[in-house]
Amino acid sequence: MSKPDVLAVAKLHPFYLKALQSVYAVHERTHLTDPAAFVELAPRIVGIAASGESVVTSELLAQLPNARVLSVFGVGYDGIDVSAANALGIAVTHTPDVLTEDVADLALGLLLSVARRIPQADSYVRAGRWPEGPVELGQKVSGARLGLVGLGRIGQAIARRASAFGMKVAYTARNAKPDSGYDFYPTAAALAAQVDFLVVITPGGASTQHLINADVLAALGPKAYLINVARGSVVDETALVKALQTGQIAGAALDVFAHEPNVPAELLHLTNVVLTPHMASATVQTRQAMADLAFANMQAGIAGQKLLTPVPECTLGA
Ligand code: NAP
Ligand code: 8YV
Repeated sequence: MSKPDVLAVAKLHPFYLKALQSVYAVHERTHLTDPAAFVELAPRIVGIAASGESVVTSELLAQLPNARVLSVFGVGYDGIDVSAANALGIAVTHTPDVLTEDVADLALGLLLSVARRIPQADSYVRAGRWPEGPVELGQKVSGARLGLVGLGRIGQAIARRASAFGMKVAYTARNAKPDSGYDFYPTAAALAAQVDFLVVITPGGASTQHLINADVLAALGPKAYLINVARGSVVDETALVKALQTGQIAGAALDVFAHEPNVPAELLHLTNVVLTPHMASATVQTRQAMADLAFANMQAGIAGQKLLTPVPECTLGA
């Protein structure tokens, strides 16, 4: 018997791809690479596999009349048209929780890196420059004030780590969380004005587009740092480059960018930034856990069984 057909709309992580291929015939981006073959294939597709960065439009979903599930390898799904999927009877799932601790680890790693200038110091030693004298002084992290833009699963995990560093934690979110014990600010600008480090960890998409704009960066000020591990779309990159170039903020550490994998050329030449290639959940253990969960969701969705982790807006799926 032939394997059921699944469409991969992104270049999938090998762990996820391998698991899918054990059960399904996986068609890798056929809608883009071979549109003629896709016309014949589309009615046979029962599942769609995506990454957290994938864009899946209502137009593409409408071409897949027998798709039952869209399983995202990632917690973010801002590029997926979930309401169109609901309307077409396609359940959308993602991989929350299994990556929370890794993303929080990287957020703290980036914060420490930019404040203590660890990458710059590494380059200094490698370049044989230590005999010239000591490196530029860094900024103290322990005891500093941390602002979190977003206090969900990952934001809370970052807050726990920051508390262990003796940092004073405050946050903004859609809703105040009085039980958290952290100070709530109603806007990102109000929060930015009160902190030494501002960490962005909201979903992407229209509702958070440029939440961190020129006004927020001005409020953050010349002694404070921005760390973004959310989505590039949440920060106005043009305003950020300007703020970094003019010393309006002290520095930035960025794991995500507006047009990945492209990074603004200006950032590459600045010495007060630390840049990583969207790798906050990229450990062997977490990638495997994400693959296992995304695969389990795919299997459940195709079999019409209860989904493990549907996205909150998904109205379908047992
Ligand atoms: P989550 O539990 O849903 O938390 C999201 C938080 O963002 C919540 O506190 C929410 O506020 C807040 N929020 C949402 N919209 C907002 C808005 N318009 N203004 C202010 N705050 C807003 O999600 P999570 O698991 O922590 O993940 C967060 C995001 O991290 C993901 O969606 C993804 O984009 C990103 N991420 C990035 C990487 C990476 O590799 N860099 C890895 C994983 C995740 P309320 O609590 O009030 O609802
Ligand atoms: C992944 C992410 O790197 O979970 C997310 O939302 O951004 C990251 O964990 C990505 O989804 C895998 O492509």
